[in-house]
This record gives sequence, structure tokens and C-alpha cells, in this order.
Amino acid sequence: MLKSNPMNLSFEKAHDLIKKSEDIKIYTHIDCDGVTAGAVLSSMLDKLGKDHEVEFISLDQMDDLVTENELTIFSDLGSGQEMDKLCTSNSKTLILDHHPPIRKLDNYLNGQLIELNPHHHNIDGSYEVSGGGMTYLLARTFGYTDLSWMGVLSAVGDMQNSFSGKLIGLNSSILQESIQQNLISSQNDLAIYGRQTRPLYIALSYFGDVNLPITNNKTECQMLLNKLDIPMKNGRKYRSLCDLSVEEKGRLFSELVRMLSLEVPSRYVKYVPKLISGDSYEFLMEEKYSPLRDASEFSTAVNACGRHKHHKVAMNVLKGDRGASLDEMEHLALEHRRYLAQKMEWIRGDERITPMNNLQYFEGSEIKSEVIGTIAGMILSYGDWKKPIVGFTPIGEEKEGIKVSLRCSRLLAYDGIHFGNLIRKVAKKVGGNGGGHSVACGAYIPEGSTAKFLKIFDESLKGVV
Ligand SMILES: [Mn+2]
Repeated sequence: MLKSNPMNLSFEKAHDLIKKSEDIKIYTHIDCDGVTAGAVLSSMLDKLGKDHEVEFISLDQMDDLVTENELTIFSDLGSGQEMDKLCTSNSKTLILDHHPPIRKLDNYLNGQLIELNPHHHNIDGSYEVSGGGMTYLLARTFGYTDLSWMGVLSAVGDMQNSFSGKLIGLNSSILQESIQQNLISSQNDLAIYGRQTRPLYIALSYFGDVNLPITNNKTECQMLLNKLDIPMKNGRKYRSLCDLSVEEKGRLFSELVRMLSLEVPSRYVKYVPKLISGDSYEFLMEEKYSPLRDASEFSTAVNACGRHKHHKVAMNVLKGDRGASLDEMEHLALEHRRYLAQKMEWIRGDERITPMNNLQYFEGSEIKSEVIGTIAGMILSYGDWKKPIVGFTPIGEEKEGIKVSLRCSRLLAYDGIHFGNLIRKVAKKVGGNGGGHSVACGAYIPEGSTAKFLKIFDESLKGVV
């Protein structure tokens, strides 16, 4: 399938451009996909012996950039931004992005720009290939198929498997390549987060798409495992999901289907199995029970570094440092968890979740804008899962405006609602901008427009949720 990839010709052009360039600058996005894309490119250029530098940026920093290198590469961003100013006569530009492009394929800005984007070739950039996947497709033109596992990690980090529970399209081809190299094993599994590192009874208590008796209740989780005759411990060590036999997983799956089916309105029952099953991706070169062994957990660790502005640490781990950078990453992940727990307490202790007719929200002024979405996702299980939850916090860093994050149960998305599109429209109406995935999205809105935003949003959801 990779052989017939319609983008091959463009990748060949990019390949030649890389070969010719000696001084290269990479700007890549700050999320897991972007950081992984940066790691793929940096690994590739190391192997080629090319001088390069990687910088992690957010979309709003694009306007302030000045290109001064022979070649500038943008990964996991660039397609949605104006490039005219950046493409100067003494600097070439290469974009490897998967977000919806604003330029047409044949518009190469006088030959100074090569833009590689799946949307130009009728490939869906939301589900079929990630930013890291695009950089990997370039790396493999040099024969570096050993980097394929990062293409899988970036797709998982970008939640490209969230809708179908598996990787499809080019993502699936990259996965197959990685499996052939013995770098990854993939299996259909229970979709419970914390496969390698969390004791199962704790992992179960975080199940939050729908509120169940076990949600946020570890005692109930222990009772459930007892009832299903699934031992909690293996000797002195608590068992994780990855320790369960196929039969044990089957029993747990059936019981969760039963519990969920009792809880959800009848029109959602058909989606229940999708909520609790999905393919898992295990990196075979990582140690068992390591936070790097499972793709989902690895992507959380990369994000934890990014959220606290230590992208470089994550990139070094991705590039193979299992010493100081891994220690630092684990330390950052621990601090990240502590920070989240503290902010969750702050919201819950003061009962900060306010219900409206069709949504619920919280004012998160004490929460860093980088983690407001994570908190929104976690707090959903304490509110009403049938309504989306919206969190607000100042953007911070001397910038004006409010960051808005929305999270909701995947059941609403299976039912056909795309909150990313809805929030974009509402944000526009109050003078902001927004977008994102169906179940996880956000917006930036002007200061003082929160009340208006909520009113319009709540009304627009009448009869929708
Ligand atoms: Mn991306």
C-alpha cells in the first residue's frame, strides 16, 4: 500500500531537497504528534549527517518567525498558515503537515515551497495519517524504516484511532511496517488507560466516558474484580491490564458491556462495545511495565513534558536516550500528575462545575492553559456525562484572551455530533477562533466574552445533545 501512496512523487521532491541542504531548521508543533515529528526528522538528519536545529512552537508563534537557514522545515503545522512572508529567495521551505491546507497543491510560491499534505491527495489527515506519520514517510524514502514506530506513536498521540478503535489508511500501513520490523505488537484489547503502569483496579476507577458504580470508586473496582474471579495481585505486585489472560479480559469485557448497557439511553447501546475495546500498540523494544511500552501511555508522557515546556526532554527520549532524559521525563510525569490532582481537588472541593441546559462548565482561572483540556477530560466523570463540559482559563504569558477547552463522552461523537466544528462557529460569533476533534476541542475567545459564548453555545446545542 505504501508503494502506491499518491504522495510518493512529492516525497521524492522533498527527499532531493533534503539531500541538497546542509543547514536546516525545523519548526515543529508542541503536542505529542509535533514533538514526535521533530524526533523523526532529527533522527533522520542525524543519520544523514546534516546540521540541524529543532524548535517547538505553537501556532500563534508562526507570525513572528524569520527564516534564515538554507532550508526550513515545518512539521505538524504550516498548512493552515500563510507562508508568503517566510518563503524568501535565500531560504527554501518544506511543510510536512496533515491539517486542512489553505493552499492548493500546485501553488508552490515560485518554487520556494514544497508542501506535503494528505488532503491534497484525498487522504484524510484526521484519521489516516498524522504529522509524525508524514515525517516518517519522508524518512522511509532514505530507508529508515526503523523509525516507523514513531509514526504509530504520533498517530495515537493525535487520537487518530479514537473513532474506530484502530489505525486505518496510511497509519495502518506504517503500523504494518513496524510490526514487520518487530518493533510493535498490536492486538485487540480492552480500551482502558494505564495498560502497563497502573494497577488494574485503579485503571478501572478512571473509566469516565459514562458514569458507572466503579467510576472514581476504587473499592467498587476491587469488588468487581473479585466478583469476576480476577486476582488483583500477582504475588506482592498489583496486576495491570497487560497481565490479564485472554479469558480474564473476556470476562471483564462482558461485565463492562452489561454495566454500560444498563446505564446508557437505548440509542447508545449499540456503541457500547466500541467504548471499551480497541487495538493496543506495544513497543517491543521497551521494558515491560515501563511507561514507554504502551503507545497510549508513551504519548501521555510526551505530552506531560510538553505541557510543562520541556519538549526537548521528550524528543531526546524519543531519539533513544534512556538515561538522564528518561529520568527527567518520569519526574515531569510525576509532577504533572500531582498538578492535575491538586487542580481536580480545587474544582471539586469548591463545586465549580456549573450545569446549564445542554452543557456544563467550570471557571478554571487557577489552571495553566496548557492543561485546561486535560482537566476538563478528567472532571467529566464528576459531572453529567450526557453533556459536554467546557473549561475556561486565561491564555496567560502576557497575552490577552481566554482559552476554552471542551471534552465529552465519545458516545456523543458516535451519535454524530462534532464539537470541533460547533465550537469553531460559536467562537467566531464572539470574535474568537476554535476547532479540533469531535470529542476534544477548544477555542480562544476575547476577554469578557465568556458569558456570551456560553449562552450562544448552550442555545445552539438545544435538541442536539
Ligand atoms: Mn498533529
